[in-house]
Amino acid sequence: MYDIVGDVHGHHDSLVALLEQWGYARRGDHWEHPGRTAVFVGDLVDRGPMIPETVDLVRRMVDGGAARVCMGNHEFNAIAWQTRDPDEPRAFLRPHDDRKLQQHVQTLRQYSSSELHEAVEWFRTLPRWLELDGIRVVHACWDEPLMQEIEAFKPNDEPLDDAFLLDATREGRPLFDAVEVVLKGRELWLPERTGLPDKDGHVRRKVRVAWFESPAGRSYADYSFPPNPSCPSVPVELRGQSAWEGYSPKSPPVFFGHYWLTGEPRPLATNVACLDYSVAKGGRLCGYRWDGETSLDASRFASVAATTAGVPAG
Ligand SMILES: [Mn+2]
Repeated sequence: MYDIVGDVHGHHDSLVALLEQWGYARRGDHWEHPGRTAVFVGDLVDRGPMIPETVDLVRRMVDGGAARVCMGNHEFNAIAWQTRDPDEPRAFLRPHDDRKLQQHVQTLRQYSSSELHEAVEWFRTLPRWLELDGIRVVHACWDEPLMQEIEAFKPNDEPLDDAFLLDATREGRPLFDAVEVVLKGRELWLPERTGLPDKDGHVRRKVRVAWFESPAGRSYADYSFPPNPSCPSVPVELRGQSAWEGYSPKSPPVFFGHYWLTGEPRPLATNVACLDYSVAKGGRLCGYRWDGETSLDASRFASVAATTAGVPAG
């Protein structure tokens, strides 16, 4: 059975505390549990104080058969940050501008360049999502048609190559939207002349939405996710995006991270759970202990406080 872990973002000591709470122990070179497998939703890197240690801990668990991990948008971004643009050899697939540097600065500070290169090679091998025995795990959004598009380009068990990365980082190319949605979640353009400040103080023109529910009949205020009452209370418009239905209540439970939730962890629907409770912003590292149930149970969430303050400006 599986213990699913939300976004760690370099909070190594909180991760150790969560694993200990669940009865994992360090044997030989890795943490493990005699009867269970840990599953990480991605976003191991950026923002927190012990990023290389976190990646090393998870990688050793994976190599030892004690854990599985899927790719977060921060791992994807780290790969693109390190990969040169074939059309413009002095540039990178993720532009090295100040705003993006701000997101990566802790990872860049904490790794030597050779260690980071080695970590990024491992990130390329991470599956983009996991379909396990009875559960599904993805960083931000489970969307089968888009996953099929991604798989058609590169099977999920093969490392990402430069051709994939080029298509996935260029707006307008076929893979761009699919990778955006699966790793960063669905977003909608706000109505004209509205913008919202995000957690880093940038004004955003798009808002993250509750993709696991149908957009039909919803307003920006009540369909935004996490719910943002500053959004306009007018009906959402898909503006050219093809419609989606939300996550079917008949599908296996799906676990994801990404959304910086706060408050008491709880399922979002019978078969939907987000495990990101903002450890990188003074919140909690959250997990869910799954024992085969198809109806998720609030009492099965586990969480530990951030054991170290978030590192500022990261
Ligand atoms: Mn994320």
